[in-house]
Amino acid sequence: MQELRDKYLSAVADVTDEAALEEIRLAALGKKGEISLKMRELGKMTPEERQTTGKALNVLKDEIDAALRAKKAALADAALDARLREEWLDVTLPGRPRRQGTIHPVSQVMDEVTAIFADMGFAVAEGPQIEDDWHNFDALNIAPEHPARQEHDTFFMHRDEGDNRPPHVLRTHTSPVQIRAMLEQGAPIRVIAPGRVYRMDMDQTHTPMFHQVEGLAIGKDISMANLKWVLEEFCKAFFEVDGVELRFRASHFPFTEPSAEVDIRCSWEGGSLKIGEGDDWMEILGSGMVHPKVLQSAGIDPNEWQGFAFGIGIDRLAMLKYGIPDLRAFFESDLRWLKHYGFSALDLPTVAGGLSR
Ligand code: 2U9
Repeated sequence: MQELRDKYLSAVADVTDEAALEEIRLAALGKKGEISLKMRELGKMTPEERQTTGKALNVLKDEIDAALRAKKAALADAALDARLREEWLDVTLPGRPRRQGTIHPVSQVMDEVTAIFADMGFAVAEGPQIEDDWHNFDALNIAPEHPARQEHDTFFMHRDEGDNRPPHVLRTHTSPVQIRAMLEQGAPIRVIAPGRVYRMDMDQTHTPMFHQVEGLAIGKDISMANLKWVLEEFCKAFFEVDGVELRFRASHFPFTEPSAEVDIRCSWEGGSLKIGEGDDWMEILGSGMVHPKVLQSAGIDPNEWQGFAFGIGIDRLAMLKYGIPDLRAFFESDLRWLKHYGFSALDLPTVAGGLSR
């Protein structure tokens, strides 16, 4: 008995891992373990022998069991200590810097423009970027032979062979949004339609996708005088100057009559753009009185209602306000200038203070 005790207690004391400890447990206390076999032999003994040997075996069994449990706990503690020593964390290290996102200048300008027109009572209208040809062209008095409807100017969607309906298009302007707004709401109406538009064009000053904001105001006696005031107020607020001078040049668009391109007085002295002063003129938008045929298509009686519309290219506006030299800065993941300006645009000097060309 003493031999068994010494054998197992010293084995438990010497063991260094949990698997070996389990082997010792099986060898001593398992079904076929040495102590268990000895227990089975009790049946062959006399009652006196059985009582003394049985008692001694039970004491031994409890002692070995207690030693196994204590060792198991000690090994687990040691393993945890080792892990804690190895997998330590230096909580005094400085945190990793988080990159801060920035608002894209086009989005920024879109928000600025929307806020200015909202102050003048214009609601924002939205519509699909994939349009049918009626909303994009016919309703806007754009004739079937107009160059905009040719394959090389507009992105046409695919139609299955044998499907002879006119194909849908990627909208070439946001004007169809206003057609939809008039059809839904009728007159009077005052909306702007900001959003993406698509034309098959790509060079230094054109990209196949760009952004517009168009405006529309229809009432009983809305005139070009109202248009001029609205545009002047817009330019003063957008370019942050007290006074602006606008010049209306006669033009032609199928959807307005009369039509005018609008220039703003400016100066480019010393490579710096200043709005509202100087001897130069810069074209900033197109506009006109909505063509009676367009009102008719949109379900509004042109004998009762009239109004103005205008269209502004947002990307160019952003470039002018924030001194961005090349449109491709927006589209070729060239973030150098964004970094250069640390763009939050609201913190930047504006054209009023003068910017590099
Ligand atoms: C409706 C009726 C008329 C919107 C207009 C322009 C003139 C115009 C250009 C400015 C720069 C497009 O992005 S750009 O290249 N736009 O010159 N847009 S009048 O006329 C409308 C719109 C909607 C129902």
